[in-house]
Amino acid sequence: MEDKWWKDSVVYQIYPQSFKDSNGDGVGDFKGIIEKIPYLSELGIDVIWLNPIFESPLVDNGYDISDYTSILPQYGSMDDFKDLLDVAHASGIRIILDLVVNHTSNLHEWFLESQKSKDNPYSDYYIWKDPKEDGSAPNNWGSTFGGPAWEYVESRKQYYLHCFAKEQPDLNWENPALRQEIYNMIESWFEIGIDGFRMDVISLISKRQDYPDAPDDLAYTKSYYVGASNGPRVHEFLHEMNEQVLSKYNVMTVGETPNTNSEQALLYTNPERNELDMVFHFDHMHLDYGKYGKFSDIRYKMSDLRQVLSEWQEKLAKGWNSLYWSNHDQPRAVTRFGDEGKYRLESAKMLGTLFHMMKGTPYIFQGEELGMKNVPFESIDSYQDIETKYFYEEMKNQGESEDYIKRAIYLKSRDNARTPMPWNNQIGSGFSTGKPWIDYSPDNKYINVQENLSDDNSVFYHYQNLIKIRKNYPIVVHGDYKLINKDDSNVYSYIRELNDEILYVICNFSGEKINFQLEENVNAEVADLLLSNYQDSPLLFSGKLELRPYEALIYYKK
Ligand code: TEU
Repeated sequence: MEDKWWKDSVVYQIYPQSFKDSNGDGVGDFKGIIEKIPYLSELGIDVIWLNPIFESPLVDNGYDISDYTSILPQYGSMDDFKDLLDVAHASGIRIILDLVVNHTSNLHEWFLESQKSKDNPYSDYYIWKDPKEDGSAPNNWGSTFGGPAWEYVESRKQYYLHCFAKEQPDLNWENPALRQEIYNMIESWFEIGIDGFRMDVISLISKRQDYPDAPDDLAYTKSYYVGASNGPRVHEFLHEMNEQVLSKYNVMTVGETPNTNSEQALLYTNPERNELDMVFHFDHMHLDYGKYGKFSDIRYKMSDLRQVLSEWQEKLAKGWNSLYWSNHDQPRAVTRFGDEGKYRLESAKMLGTLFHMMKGTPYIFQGEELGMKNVPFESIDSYQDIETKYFYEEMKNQGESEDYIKRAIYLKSRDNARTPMPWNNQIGSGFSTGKPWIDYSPDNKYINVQENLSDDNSVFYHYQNLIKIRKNYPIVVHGDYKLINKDDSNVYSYIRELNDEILYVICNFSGEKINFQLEENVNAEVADLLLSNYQDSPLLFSGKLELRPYEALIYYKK
């Protein structure tokens, strides 16, 4: 049975350009990450996921790759990357990279050739379609970052598909030659010694070949889902990738699978199907969507969150879950799901407790372990993200008030997650001696690594303790999940069971004091306190608790 090391692992996501700059150019780099490996070792993580590090014109911050085999110079050289890999491995930390193979940059050599004619070796590496009789696009799909998902090229008198920016043409996975190029590239990175991949929008690689129009009432920006998500050959392609390359290495794969429900996720992650090890779903990321999708001021409901997370825990028992609150595409967890104000510390720790005691592989996004909140940029000019800029214009065009637009962007912009990592409260936050590629958060003066490490009750040490519990109590990795008190409107509580062991996880999602009583059908064994986000919680639990605002408790009984 091959070693499923990723089932015991905790992953830390590094957004390279914002993590640590070693040469003063204002952009994070590999040497900066090497400098911070001891910090990551102290946190206790096992795997680093690096967002894309390959050559790119950076239209979408590296998710538009122009050469899969070369490193983006701002991060350093291939030798610098290999040094990082060696240092990480020497510290017991594995590294997975970000595989973006649904699309490339329009400056990739394949696309530069493909757009020239219909009869060259690269012509069919991308998705080209003739215009309709009236010259319009082949169908009504909209792209994620606004506008149609088709761009016309005079040299071919055809349109090409781009589900994201027009600088990100979709690859044609129907073409076996293209697929082989991808598999060869994957193998070359495994030969360098990386430990796996996060696979960008991998649920989109197979398109319905009839390219059907989307219903007019679908959200225009992602109407391509009707013909491009969980397509007819997606599992065939991933099984082929597994057979041809993944299965030959002791690696980890996590697919980012937009528009995928828990039933479909099992098809990607059921180990008997030999496709992927786990997937990122979006069901808890859509609980606060509104008229402009993510850019809304709607607040999620804990009851909806509990229903979604429990469904995934129960349905993916045969597969494997990935557990995350945030990443480079999402706002900061404590703002979106906790209380960024009075109870920032308590709620940040509570959120960490809820996910880290669940079944699956937890992912910590850089700065989450510090209790970082959304960034209070004053001006729209501070935002760099292509998605934020599109929705700013779209909401203005739709006549939304400046207040609503500013609030929606504050709550949901991807740049909330992309401000430089705050290492200390000095000018430059210990991130760079140069002008950073994106403004610092003004909050860095009081939310930073230095203050976390100097406070025994910081979010950092709470996350460190959660990771220690995962390492020392097999029930966290292997125990069965069972939702309890499922009708409680404020408290999300569940148990994990393994043989005669039981773990109680009790999280108050409200800013109020709540009396909690274990429901009858759960055996109220006297259990010992393993961890709390308050300093004076009861050491024993026998079914009743008076919970303080955002109090999160872990009790264990063997
Ligand atoms: O994101 C996939 C995706 O679905 C995004 O549209 C996501 O839903 C959105 O950003 C949420 O606001 C992946 C990458 O994570 C993202 O950074 C890239 O921009 C995108 O693919 C294209 O590669």
